[in-house]
Amino acid sequence: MLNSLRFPGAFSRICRRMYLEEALAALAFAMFLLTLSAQALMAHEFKAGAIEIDHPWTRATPAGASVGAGYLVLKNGGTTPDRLVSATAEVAQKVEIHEMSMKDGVMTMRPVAGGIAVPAQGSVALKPGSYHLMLMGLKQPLKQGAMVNGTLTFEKAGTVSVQFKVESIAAQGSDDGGHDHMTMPSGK
Ligand SMILES: [Cu+2]
Repeated sequence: MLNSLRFPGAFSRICRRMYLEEALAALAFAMFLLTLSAQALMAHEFKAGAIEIDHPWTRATPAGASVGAGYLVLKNGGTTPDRLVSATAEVAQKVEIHEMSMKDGVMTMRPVAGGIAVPAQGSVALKPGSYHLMLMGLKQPLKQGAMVNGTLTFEKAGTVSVQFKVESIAAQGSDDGGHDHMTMPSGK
């Protein structure tokens, strides 16, 4: 079946191409592993009863900024719904639970009455352009790379300590399709 002896040039070209494709595949796989481990290094999580809190983070703030925003993913592994009812952060005078939405082409945000429901066996993401924690009355600028201590209180799972990782001032979140280009008060 092989005419490789008669067409050594064609055969070696095919071999070379296969080798290149395999090398590319291996490279792609290596990059994939690298990305995975980078994400694993960056991610951190906390537990409160049946609730898993994935990667709480906030954005670095410019000097003089009075507010910041906190983001995280809540996963409920239990069979009963729960609810995030309040939060605190050491660096903020108070933390409100906010929802951002587009209204008449303008981004607006408002406190969420009663907190955020976390459905049984479900999850909810606090992310740019959507639900978020509003850190009000910042006592100091949030510096990239720092960890901010805080708490989350759930209706059923109770209160749990968490740490928000301060990411770059331009961070948009890993899985976010939304935008958070709101002008914050004195956030220039
Ligand atoms: Cu807000």
